[in-house]
Amino acid sequence: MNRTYLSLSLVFALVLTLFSSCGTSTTKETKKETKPNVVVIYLDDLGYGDLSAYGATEIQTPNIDAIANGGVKFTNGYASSATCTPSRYALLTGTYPWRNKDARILPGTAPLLIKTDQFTFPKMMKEHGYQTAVVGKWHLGLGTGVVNWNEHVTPGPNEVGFDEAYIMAATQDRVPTVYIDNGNVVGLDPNDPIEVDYKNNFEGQPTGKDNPELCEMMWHHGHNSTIINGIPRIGFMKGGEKARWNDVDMADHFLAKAQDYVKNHKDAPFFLYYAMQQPHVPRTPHPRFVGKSGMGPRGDVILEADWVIGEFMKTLEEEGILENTLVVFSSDNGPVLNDGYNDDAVELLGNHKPTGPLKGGKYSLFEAGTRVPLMTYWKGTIKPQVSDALVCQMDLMTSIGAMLGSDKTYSDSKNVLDAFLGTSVKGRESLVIEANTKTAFRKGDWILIPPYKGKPVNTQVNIEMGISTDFMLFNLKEDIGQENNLAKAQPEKLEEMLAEFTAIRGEYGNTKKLELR
Ligand code: NG6
Ligand code: CA
Repeated sequence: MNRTYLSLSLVFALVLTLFSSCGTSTTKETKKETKPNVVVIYLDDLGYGDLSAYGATEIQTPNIDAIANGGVKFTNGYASSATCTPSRYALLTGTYPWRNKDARILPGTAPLLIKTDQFTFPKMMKEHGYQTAVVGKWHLGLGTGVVNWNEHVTPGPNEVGFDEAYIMAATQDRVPTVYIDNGNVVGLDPNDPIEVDYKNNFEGQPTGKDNPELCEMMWHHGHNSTIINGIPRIGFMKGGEKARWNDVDMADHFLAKAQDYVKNHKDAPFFLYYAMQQPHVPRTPHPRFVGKSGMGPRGDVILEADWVIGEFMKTLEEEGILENTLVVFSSDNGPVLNDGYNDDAVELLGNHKPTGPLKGGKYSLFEAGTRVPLMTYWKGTIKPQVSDALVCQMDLMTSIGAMLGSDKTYSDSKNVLDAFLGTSVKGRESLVIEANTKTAFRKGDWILIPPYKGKPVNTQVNIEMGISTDFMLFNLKEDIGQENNLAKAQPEKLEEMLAEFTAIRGEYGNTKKLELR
């Protein structure tokens, strides 16, 4: 009896060994594939409901849908913040933006927000042997305080982990309106130096405020300083006439840079952060897309972005690296219609719902501020599925590190690699979201929004901000539209959430003085 048992276990052990060595050799053979190229495609102000893959019926986004439907489409994917700079800060550092008091919407003259000695997502990729690049919108500050745009601009992306950087400094609506190639303004004529000022105008220069007759696009709020290409901007700029970008070509321009980058680096692992400008204001579709959505420029630039992404994905395929590239798609914050220009975004919206079923929008603590389209795509490796796992863009750093063999947890970034690869439905336990330094706490199906001072509705952009003098508690599974505040009905849940929130967040704005009621 004993002997039979012994020999049976020997056979079993042998089989196991065979299997595991078989497993080892497979791992070895596929070693190359565990270092896929990583591309993060990041849109600007694209809403949870802006894609047909996420339920939009009035607009069709077939190329982005192909990513969503061919990979993991997250229904609980979050940006860290309801505005751009903080979300980008979190994506690139793995750190909650509310830990850094300067992580707010930055002017084009702001100093570099990420410290040059701070560990970053691209630095981590470099440690794993990746070539790294950023193409597109930066908006994380440049230089150390006073930038001379006519000299090499540094520190910038090259100093925080990107081997290559072809960027715009801030946003499309902010000066300077020039491209910057590894710290140098593209097309700069030394005889026509660039000057930028966010406080004072340069003598004799027309502005949107004083010269509306020179504006081809009219400002609604803000955006009334220097007029460039007929579009009044935020901030004053003088000179650099030849270096100024052409707004309608911007999408094609960045696409060509991203495609060149892929072609030039396809033979070794690369990390590309491709930060597109759509559908942020000013919305300037190329003439090929004008009128195509029937929704005015906002819809047209979403169609443009979809086309760009299709072209980009084609390049990955043509270069033979589609099956060796992990593509992540997301948006830095939720949608807004009128963000400061009269561009018919409101008037021509029709039945389209940029927020989908969510409440709020850009700038808001309600869901539409931070819950955004998020998907991971890796042809041949990731199985198509919809995932309800709670994940945040900030988690990419630790998760991709884990994919590359690291066991480190970087700052607030969690390892949710299995969720990103679609091999698990488990995401992070909880998440603190941020909107203009105010924070809220998501855990499981619940979200707690503490009381804050401030206006409940931002009337300029017509968005409900998620601000109330009372605690708000919603069960998002049952009430995705956040209509039913359960704070009073569920005091125990409220208390539990508040305790966990406070443990992570510590002090959270003016709520620390308010008693739990
Ligand atoms: C706001 C701008 C808005 C947009 C935003 C930044 C005004 C009145 N509004 O200050 O148009 O530029 O900043 O957007 O100037 S973000 O997506 O980059 O965070
Ligand atoms: Ca944005």
